[in-house]
Amino acid sequence: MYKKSAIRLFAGVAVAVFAAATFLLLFMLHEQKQINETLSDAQHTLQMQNQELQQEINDLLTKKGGIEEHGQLSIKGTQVVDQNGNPLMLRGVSSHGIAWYPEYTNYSALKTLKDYGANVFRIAMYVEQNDGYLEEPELNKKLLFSAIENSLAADLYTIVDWHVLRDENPNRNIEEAMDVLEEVAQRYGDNPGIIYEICNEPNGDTTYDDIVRYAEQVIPIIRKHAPNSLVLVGTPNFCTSLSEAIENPIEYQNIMYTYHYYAGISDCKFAIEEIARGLEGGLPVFVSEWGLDSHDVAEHHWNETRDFLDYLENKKIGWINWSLSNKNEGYSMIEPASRKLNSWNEEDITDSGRFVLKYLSLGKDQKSK
Ligand code: IDC
Repeated sequence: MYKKSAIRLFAGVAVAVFAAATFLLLFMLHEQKQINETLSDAQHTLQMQNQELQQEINDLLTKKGGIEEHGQLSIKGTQVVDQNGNPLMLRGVSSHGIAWYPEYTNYSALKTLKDYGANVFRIAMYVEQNDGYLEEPELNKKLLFSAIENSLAADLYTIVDWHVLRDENPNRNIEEAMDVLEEVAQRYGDNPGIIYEICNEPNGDTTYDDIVRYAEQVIPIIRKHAPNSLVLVGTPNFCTSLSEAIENPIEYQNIMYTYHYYAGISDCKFAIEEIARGLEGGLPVFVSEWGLDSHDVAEHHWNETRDFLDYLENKKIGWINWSLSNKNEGYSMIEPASRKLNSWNEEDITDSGRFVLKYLSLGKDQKSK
């Protein structure tokens, strides 16, 4: 009797234990499956992140569209060509005065410009202005060299601009110009990334002959250390007159003459005709400044600027927009309220900046061709 019930009890316990074990096993299997799924999801995410990172690293290493791809530039006829002799269109932005807005010359800012499609950055160092080179030479040189390093690291051709403006005639401070430009040339020698703009906007009663006299002293100093460098030469009356240079070009290789265009101030039709005359006369032209004062110009000036830029695109004439800063003026790319110093969003960019970005993005298409 006892035996029977003991057997039944034993059987019952055994069944219960078996059931519990089976349940536990099934539960563990289920858990394991879930863990496996979670693991495989995590693995997949990691793989994706890894791929994206790899892409970024490749982009950084291959450095398309800039110095790394195109190397030493030179002039063939009136056109900028790269190390393989292929035409290269330069598109970029200028700093504001480096002593006033140095924070926009940081590496990430310039990398952001590169991502927008730029392949050149211009560093404007004022001469005779508050905190300009004459007043603060050491500070300006420090800012200049750090901006150069950041710009080269972002794989952008880098224009060193001796920003003559209030000083009117470049001969006025030629000694200082030669000191600074020689120091840059000594430091960077044959680095294909550096372009020299020896005088921003000659003005006042500065004649073309004054500019030639200046250029003929400054260019040999640069070329002593940087024999292959491109040199940009300013033209009379705030870089709006090419006719004298067409008649009497400076006797050096790899030189371009600068033309400046400001919507609402410049006459679009005249500007295009003047540049066309330059090209016909065999003069390599570079637009080292154009600006759109979005606070001040009328609707038709936007259209004219579009016509002007389309002309430049058509002729593959390089251009630089004025300027990368958040100064409260219509030329600025960045909104005055924005505190961001790189990777700007839609709301950080001004109306004029958005216009610039559209034209810069043509550089991205050029890259993928
Ligand atoms: C302007 C700056 C402005 C600054 C001024 C100093 O936008 O903030 O106070 O210089 O004189 C140029 C010059 C360039 C000017 C720019 C706009 O090359 O230095 O910058 N401009 O006025 N030529 C035509 C226009």
